[in-house]
Amino acid sequence: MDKMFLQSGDMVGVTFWLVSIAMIASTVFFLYEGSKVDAKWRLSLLVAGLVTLVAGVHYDYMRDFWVVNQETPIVYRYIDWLITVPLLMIEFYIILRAVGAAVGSGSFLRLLVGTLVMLIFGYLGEAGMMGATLAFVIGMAGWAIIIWEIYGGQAGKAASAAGGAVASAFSAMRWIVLIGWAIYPLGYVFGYMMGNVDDNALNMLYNLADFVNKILFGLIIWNLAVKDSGQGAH
Ligand SMILES: *C/C=C(C)/C=C/C=C(C)/C=C/C1=C(C)CCCC1(C)C
Repeated sequence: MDKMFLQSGDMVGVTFWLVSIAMIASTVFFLYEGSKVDAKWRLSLLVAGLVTLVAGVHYDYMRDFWVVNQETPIVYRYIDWLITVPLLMIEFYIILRAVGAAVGSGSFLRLLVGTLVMLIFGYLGEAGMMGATLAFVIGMAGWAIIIWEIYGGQAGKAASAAGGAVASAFSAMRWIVLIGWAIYPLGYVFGYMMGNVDDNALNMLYNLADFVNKILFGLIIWNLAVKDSGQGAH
């Protein structure tokens, strides 16, 4: 019975709680702020709020799963990623569209396809439905498509051309995709394939990464929207 509740010594459980509450609070923040910025930025803030909302619901379940089982809630993580990662990707596109940058639907499609390939093969690998190494290699190719698109591809070029606050927000966001996202494939290799990271360390890292990759990512977009909405909007 006592295992159903968070124990004071369960530090990983504490990080699950912190992140789950932070996701809920961020959702309220993004949705509220979305009503104050210029109309062209509302969709970006709505999507940022949807990301933290979806993650917040999943974190509620993951937290309880952890508290009771002390194991990685891997199925919940993948379901969460399947919804939130495409939404995060779409943000790159929405931001460029908001400022009328020269970015077409091909860019949108490449971001989406890259995301789906990365996640679907990652899951097939971790669920044991496919060879772990092959699934990983294909998943990495999906991530590479995304990185290419936002650095060297059409989206990356459109962002540089847009300049100003858009270009600097875009650049901060792609650092997150390159560095912040690297935690997950590293977790796959060291935690799952080689099995030499324990569940405690792995989940603490994932929780921290989700905080950066979802909440900080949203805050960068919020900052851009506020700046671009001009003086007096705040
Ligand atoms: C909010 C959640 C985020 C940003 C999750 C991101 C997940 C990834 C970047 C996963 C990447 C993987 C690969 C690049 C290779 C295959 C294994 C994955 C799915 C862990």
